[in-house]
Amino acid sequence: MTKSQGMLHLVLVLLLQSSAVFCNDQEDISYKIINPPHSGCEQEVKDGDNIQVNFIGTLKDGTEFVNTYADDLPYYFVVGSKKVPKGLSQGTLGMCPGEIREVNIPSHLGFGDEEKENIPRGSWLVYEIELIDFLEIKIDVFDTLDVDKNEQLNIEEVEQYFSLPEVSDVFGDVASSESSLSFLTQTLMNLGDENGDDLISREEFYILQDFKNQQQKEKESMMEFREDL
Ligand SMILES: [Ca+2]
Ligand SMILES: [Ca+2]
Repeated sequence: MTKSQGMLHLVLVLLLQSSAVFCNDQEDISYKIINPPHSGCEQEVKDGDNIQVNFIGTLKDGTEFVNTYADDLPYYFVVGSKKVPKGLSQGTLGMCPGEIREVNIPSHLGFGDEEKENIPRGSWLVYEIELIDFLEIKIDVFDTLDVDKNEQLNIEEVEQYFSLPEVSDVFGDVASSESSLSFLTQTLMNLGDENGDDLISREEFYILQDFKNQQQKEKESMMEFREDL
C-alpha cells in the first residue's frame, strides 16, 4: 500500500466509523403487532395520555428484566413522561386497547449509559407491551409537584400533593386542618424518601406511586374475596 493509499484507507475507516456512530444515535424504535386490538377502537394512544399496560421487558439475548404479568399488577404511565424510557412511550403511540406489540428499542431511546439493576449499560431493550386501558387523569403528578423543576420534591412541594383535586377528593376534610396536613405530608415524606436526604426524587416518587397502586389492588382483591364468601 502506498502512502496515499494508506491515507485514503484511513479516511475511509474513519468515515465508516463515524457513520456507524451516527447510525447508532439515529436508530429508531421498530415494532411488530403480536395481537390486534379489540374491534371498534375509539381512541388511539397519543402523547400525554395516561395509560394502563402490562409488559414484559427483555434484553436482546432474551434475559427478562421486568414482567408485570408475573406481579399481577398493571403499570401506569403518562406517554412521553420520564417514568419510562423514551422508546417505550414511542412504541405505544397509535395503540388501541387489547393490542399487543413487540417494541425494539435502541439503547439511546432506552436507558442509554445509565446503570440499571439487571440491565447492562448500552443495552437494546425489547418490550412486549399490552395496552389495557386509558386513565382519565392526564397529568404526571411528579411533574406537577416539582414546581422548581429540580427533579426533587422538597417538603413544601410534597405538601401540594394534598391540594391536587383527585387527592383532596379522597382525603376531604382530613387534610384541611394545618396539623393533619403537616402529619400527612411528613408521613408521605417518610414513606417516599428511601435514601433519607429529606427530598423525594423522581424515582422515589414513582416507587411510592406504584406502591399505592399495589395497595389499591390488594384492597380490591380482598373485597372480591369477601364478596365470594
Ligand atoms: Ca423541586
Ligand atoms: Ca430522597
